[in-house]
Amino acid sequence: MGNLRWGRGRRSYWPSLRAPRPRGAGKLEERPRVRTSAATAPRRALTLAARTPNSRLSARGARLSRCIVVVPTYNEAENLPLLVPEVLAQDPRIELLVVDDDSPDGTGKRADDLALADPRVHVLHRPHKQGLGPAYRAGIARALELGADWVVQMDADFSHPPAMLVEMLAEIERYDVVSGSRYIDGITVVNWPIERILISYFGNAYVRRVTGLAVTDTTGGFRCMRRELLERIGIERIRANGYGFQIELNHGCARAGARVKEIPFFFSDRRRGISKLSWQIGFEAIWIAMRLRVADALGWL
Ligand SMILES: Nc1nc2c(ncn2[C@@H]2O[C@H](COP(=O)(O)OP(=O)(O)OP(=O)(O)O)[C@@H](O)[C@H]2O)c(=O)[nH]1
Ligand SMILES: [Mg+2]
Repeated sequence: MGNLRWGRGRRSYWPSLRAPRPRGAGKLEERPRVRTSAATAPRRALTLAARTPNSRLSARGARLSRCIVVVPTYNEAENLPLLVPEVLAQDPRIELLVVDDDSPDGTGKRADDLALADPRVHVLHRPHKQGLGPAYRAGIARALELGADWVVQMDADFSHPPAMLVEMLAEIERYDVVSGSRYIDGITVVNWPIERILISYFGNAYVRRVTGLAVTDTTGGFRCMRRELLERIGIERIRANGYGFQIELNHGCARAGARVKEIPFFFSDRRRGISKLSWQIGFEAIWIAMRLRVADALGWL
């Protein structure tokens, strides 16, 4: 285990464990980029512009890239009306897709009101609670249908700070995935009970060891991905729920040879609403990591 150290100055007040450098770290950025043929790139841009009625143009008439932030919600009526304007304010290229599983607290209705007031807000209603993984799978697929060039995954409870989107958008110009990490710069988690930090930290170490993934935060769900990468992975093939979904998606990115950039961010515990986390989700993640290892070894993927 790494050295015990205090988090960096004003930015953290947690005693933090220096995360061990993952094997192969630093090589991540040198991996071959996902093939986006130069010959097909202009045609793609034209196709996208034609099939997306709300494509917007820059002052010079060029088509603006579109970033769709996918936000799954279950009982987030308190958070959503605060989150949406904050996300949209970060960059004019950003749109937001709420994926609501018929939340009993009326989150879906709030999302519809926000969409009526602003064409940059989209809503996907699903009939009943089906879990975080399926919500992301459906939301990412819809974001691609809507014509997104970049898709961001983000929780609705402000654990993922909207202000980080600016850095993500700057970095995604040069990478295929930009992933927010809680463990690349010590442990940058605020307000979580210590036992939850330990489970998450050592759970991540376990997943990295078993799967060989080089990213430091394998279970976090805050990342921006290029359209071409998602099409290459085939989002419908990612079947897991909860943290398992994040592990499988990270694994899919690695297999696709994606250029990955991890950026540190401060993850804070939710301030409003209640958690949907369950032990079942944790156990599934342990099982998914083993399954990926076996499937890799036997060439099933
Ligand atoms: N559509 C949909 N969204 C979900 C479901 N379960 C969780 N979510 C959303 O997924 C995001 C992450 O869920 P959280 O409950 O915050 O899970 P967590 O971050 O691991 O745990 P806490 O932050 O402690 O609550 C939040 O925006 C939830 O509203 C679900 O079954 N369907
Ligand atoms: Mg949360």
